[in-house]
Amino acid sequence: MFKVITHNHGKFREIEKIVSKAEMLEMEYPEIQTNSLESVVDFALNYLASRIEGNFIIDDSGLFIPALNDFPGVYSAYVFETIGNDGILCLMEGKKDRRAYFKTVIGLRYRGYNFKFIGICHGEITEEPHGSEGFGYDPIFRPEGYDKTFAEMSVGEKNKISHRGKALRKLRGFLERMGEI
Ligand code: ITT
Repeated sequence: MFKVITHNHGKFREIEKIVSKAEMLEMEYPEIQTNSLESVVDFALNYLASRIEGNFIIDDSGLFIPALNDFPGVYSAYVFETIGNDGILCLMEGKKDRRAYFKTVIGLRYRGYNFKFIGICHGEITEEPHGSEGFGYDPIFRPEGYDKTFAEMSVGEKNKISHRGKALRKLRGFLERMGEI
């Protein structure tokens, strides 16, 4: 089994659908202030490595909006807790460029080494929230080529095209090559 260190049940549901040998472990770790998800993951992997026996997985993700200079980006968790989807929609009022992308960096600690698997999904910010599936910013994000938001998709449908789905399939490929799954 691979321990997945997260407090986010929505995220874990998506992870276990692709890496079925996953178990959720709720544990705190510091998310350092930096401008890249990759450095957050590097720091967290090293921090947790001295506290967790064996292999484990973490996932740090963010929503990047070019019209807002890539905000909320690495601050996505804090921004979601404070101003939420309504706050983002307010900031986007009157913006013609509604493009946005999600990025996931999955960190794997495996046999004492750190690995990262990255996935990106492009789309746009809707005018209003739609749907009740998923979590976080899903109701206001419509992926490219679709006429519905992530929150109007099942976990399976979202995983096929999402940032996390892409990163997870890279992780699964690696674990398969290692003979772990
Ligand atoms: P952890 O315990 O795993 O850190 P978290 O919810 O803090 O959970 P992140 O820091 O990775 O996770 O996520 C930053 C924010 O972006 C947070 O508010 C999430 O709800 C949101 N988010 C992450 N992935 C998302 C996705 O696939 N769809 C919508 N929102 C997402």
